[in-house]
Amino acid sequence: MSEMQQDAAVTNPVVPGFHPDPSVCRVGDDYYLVCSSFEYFPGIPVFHSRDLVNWTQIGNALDRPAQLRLTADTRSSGGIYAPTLRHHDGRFWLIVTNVTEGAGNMLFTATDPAGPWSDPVRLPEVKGIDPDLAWDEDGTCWCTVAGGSQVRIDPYTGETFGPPHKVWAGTPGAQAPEAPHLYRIGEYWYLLIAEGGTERGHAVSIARGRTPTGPFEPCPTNPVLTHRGTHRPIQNTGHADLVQGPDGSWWMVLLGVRPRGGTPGWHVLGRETFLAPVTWVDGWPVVGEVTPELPAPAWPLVPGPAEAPRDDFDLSELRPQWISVRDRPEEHCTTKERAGWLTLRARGASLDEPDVVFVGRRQQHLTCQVRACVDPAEGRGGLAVRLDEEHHYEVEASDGEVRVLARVGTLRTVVGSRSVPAGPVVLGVGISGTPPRDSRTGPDTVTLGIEEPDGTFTVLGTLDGRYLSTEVAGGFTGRVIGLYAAAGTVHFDWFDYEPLGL
Ligand code: 6LW
Repeated sequence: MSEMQQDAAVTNPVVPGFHPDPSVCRVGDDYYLVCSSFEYFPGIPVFHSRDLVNWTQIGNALDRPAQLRLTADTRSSGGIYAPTLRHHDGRFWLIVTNVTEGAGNMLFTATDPAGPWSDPVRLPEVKGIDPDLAWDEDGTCWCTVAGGSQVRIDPYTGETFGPPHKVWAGTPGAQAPEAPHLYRIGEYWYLLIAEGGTERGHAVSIARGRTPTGPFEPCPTNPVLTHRGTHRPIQNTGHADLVQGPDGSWWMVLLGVRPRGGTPGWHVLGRETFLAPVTWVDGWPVVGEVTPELPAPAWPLVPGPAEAPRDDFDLSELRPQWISVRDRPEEHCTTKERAGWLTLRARGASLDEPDVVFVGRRQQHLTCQVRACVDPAEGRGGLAVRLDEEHHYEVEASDGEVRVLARVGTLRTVVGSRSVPAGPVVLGVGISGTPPRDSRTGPDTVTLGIEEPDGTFTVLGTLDGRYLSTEVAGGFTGRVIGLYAAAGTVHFDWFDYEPLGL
């Protein structure tokens, strides 16, 4: 490793933006990681890394309706909750809960984690969220869910054997024991869980036993990780998964948030994936503070391919970073109708409704600039910063006019507007993050407007970003910035996402 690399610090989060509930597995020199995706389609982003630090999205595990049924009744932050990713018996296994009514727990397999993944094996007898998979030495497969319920299953058929039994359910009196992961490490079986709820009280605890079904002895120093009660820049740390590094050292991926602005601080990027080193003392894991920067690990870093700021929509399929709300039928979203353009055909729904025609990507930086070239000749649509149906800011073009609109809860307003000549127009959103612990303001400022033919930017609205934060809107997701059609047909020539700061 070069001298430069030796001193290079690793920046947390390692997977920024709304990528919560990470689960990681190692196969030889390769690492794979998945996250929850809730009401978005396709679902469950899949990432690859060679160093646990640099992650590249290689696909989405659930990319067809047969795998992922999200209906208009799937509420925002419903749908796909926490997955577990494992590798066993020569294939990848993914187990996850779709909380949409009538869906439940299901298992998917793949030989290539980039896909295709199988159709679901349903697990109707497995009740509960955050399902985990672990195999005993004799090949017995144990499924453990939030709250400490465990049952033996056949992962090929979904059959369960016998009623579930209780295993360690966390610290007495602690809220919400969730995110169980069972590991065989050395002479023990370890059961890692989250507890305290996914807000500021979040924590990671662990117990160990001699068999995968326990009994389990809690770690005397539980919780082994929490940031509750601190003023650390990263909060809500919890929902972790353990993995060994290339040199045999141990690491933890986990979710956390980066609140900005005054007290209590608002986080706008959702719960992100962080990395933390783990050491072992007396057979128990010790996890230090999860910090914005980590010393470079003791192996070479392998950066992934740089992501180009511009998507020209030149491919027949959208890149895996693009997600839609609940579904993305080809008749409403295609790059095959006008070569080099994305065509969105509205279905009578605006951003206020669950079946809006929307294609976006997660906001992954506290400060960034987004621009898009839109041709509204046949309809009305534009560029939006979305948290959910009740919390979004957008700059919208129709033939001859551009408006900036905002929805926060029951409040809807037109913030600004102006007439524009017929033809394509460049819409823009500038997001500038507030410096850490700046108590005067919210987390950021969102500026919306249009780019003039001479390249200058005309602001049509400047809005406080706190109203597009989880502390205001609630929920489990984070901001998604994207393109939508509210009426008729709208064509988009290109989309630029430029990070301008962490
Ligand atoms: C996830 C569970 C949780 O399944 O929230 O608050 C759910 N904890 O672990 C969605 O992230």
